[in-house]
Amino acid sequence: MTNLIVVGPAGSGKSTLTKALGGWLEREGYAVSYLNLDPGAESLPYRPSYDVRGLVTVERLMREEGLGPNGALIRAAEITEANLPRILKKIEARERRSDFTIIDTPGQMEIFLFRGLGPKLSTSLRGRTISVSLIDPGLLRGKIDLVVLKLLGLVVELRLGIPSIEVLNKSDLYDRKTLLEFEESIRAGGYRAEGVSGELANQLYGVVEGLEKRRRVVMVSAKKGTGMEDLYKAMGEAFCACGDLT
Ligand SMILES: Nc1nc2c(ncn2[C@@H]2O[C@H](COP(=O)(O)OP(=O)(O)OP(=O)(O)O)[C@@H](O)[C@H]2O)c(=O)[nH]1
Ligand SMILES: [Mg+2]
Repeated sequence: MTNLIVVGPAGSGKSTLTKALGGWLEREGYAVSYLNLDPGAESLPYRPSYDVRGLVTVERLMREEGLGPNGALIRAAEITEANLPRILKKIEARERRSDFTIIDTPGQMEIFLFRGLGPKLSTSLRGRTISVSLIDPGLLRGKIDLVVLKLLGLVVELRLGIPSIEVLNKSDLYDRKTLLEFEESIRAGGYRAEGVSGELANQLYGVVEGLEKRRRVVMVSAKKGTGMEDLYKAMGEAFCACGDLT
């Protein structure tokens, strides 16, 4: 049994990918559970077998505790963390029948990663757990952004303490040439930035490169459902290419 924690910046496509990947796995014959941990979600494109909104919602906290949206999200994460043992019990009861559990996380990834909830969850789940770290190409306006997003991928891995796959989503928005350029610049080698922060960016990219030689970036379109087979393969590779994921 494998748990997949889908993490990424706001609007990067976490919920859409949860549905697309889950649908693909189901069509391959696997039993899939969906877990929503976003207390701020208005609607979801999949039917969760556990939904944190049954415990807490951002909207209710804002109304009842007079909090702003971010304060309510932090409070919601604290409430979720405090209830984690109970939530895990519920998940485990369902997981017994599942090959995969896909976990959709809150839009504000820093609340999930930098506070207790994310790390506690990733180390408490039974079975094998991996994170799927989304890159939104809309955030890549210059080469320095690439360094920032690659470092973010490392932060996900460091904070959650589990293997992580980097996924460039929304590939349908770009033509093949642009995608190949992304791939080229994401791959090791050839990165050079200029300007005031150029030297720092080059040094950091060198660090990222050195650490990431073993990894590749998977390109998908969660919206069109493309790239799911490649993502599945990358999951196997992240677990030391030991073949069958279940
Ligand atoms: N073109 C395109 N749009 C996408 C893709 N994946 C997601 N989107 C769109 O991006 C927007 C955000 O998608 P979500 O799946 O809600 O993203 P999210 O990361 O769950 O968002 P939050 O939970 O609010 O942070 C929606 O309008 C999606 O339709 C994709 O592969 N291609
Ligand atoms: Mg979402």
